[in-house]
Amino acid sequence: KPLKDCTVVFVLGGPGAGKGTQCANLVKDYGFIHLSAGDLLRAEQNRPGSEYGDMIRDYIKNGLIVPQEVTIALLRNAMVEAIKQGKPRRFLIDGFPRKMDQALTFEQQVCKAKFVLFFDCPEDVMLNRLLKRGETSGRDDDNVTSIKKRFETFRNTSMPVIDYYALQDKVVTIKSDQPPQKVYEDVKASIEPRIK
Ligand code: UP5
Ligand code: MG
Repeated sequence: KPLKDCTVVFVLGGPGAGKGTQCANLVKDYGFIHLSAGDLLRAEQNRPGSEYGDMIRDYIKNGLIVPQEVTIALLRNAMVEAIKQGKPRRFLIDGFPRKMDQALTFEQQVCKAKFVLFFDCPEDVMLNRLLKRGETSGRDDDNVTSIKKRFETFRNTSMPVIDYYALQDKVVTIKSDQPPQKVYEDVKASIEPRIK
């Protein structure tokens, strides 16, 4: 059954658009709980005894979308856990949904999204950021081959999700090829009226 009285904001944008960076700012100022689908998948991948570890590693390296059952279960569990701990029921769901089936299932089974925060950034800028980060991140997908695959999946599979929400007037678009502080000012200005 859906979770009660939850506020969910989907945070979307291409690989390296700055989703994680801006979510960290929002957590500080607005007390959201930040759940990155990618972080949850990487944690599951490394959890001893996980039956999904090898599959997740393979999907992430190839920039493909892990089957929705796995990701939605991880998100739902994390939300339930936060609620159990008595935390405020306000969630930034980062990097999800990135395929239409995930969007429909999550909204039906877990919680409807209040709106979508979409970080719009040119691919050449994202590529440079990810290659730079790849020098130290240790992420299996921060190499040029994986990054190109991630871009392709984003264009073909994830952009339609943003288009779907745009048709419902639920998308707040922020240009994220600007300095992080400037991006955050734009974020605050556009979301304040929506989260009051
Ligand atoms: N940086 C950030 N903002 C900057 C700015 N304004 N100016 C200059 N530099 C800026 O930032 C990336 C880098 O850029 C950092 O070094 C940062 O300092 C710098 P970050 O905030 O991390 O960007 P983010 O958009 O979060 O990039 P990330 O790499 O996390 O995006 P992805 O969407 O590719 O990664 P995610 O972890 O969400 O997913 C990884 C994989 O998991 C997917 O490819 C997929 O295989 C799998 N996945 C699923 O299968 N299903 C899901 O539902 C979700 C993920
Ligand atoms: Mg991220």
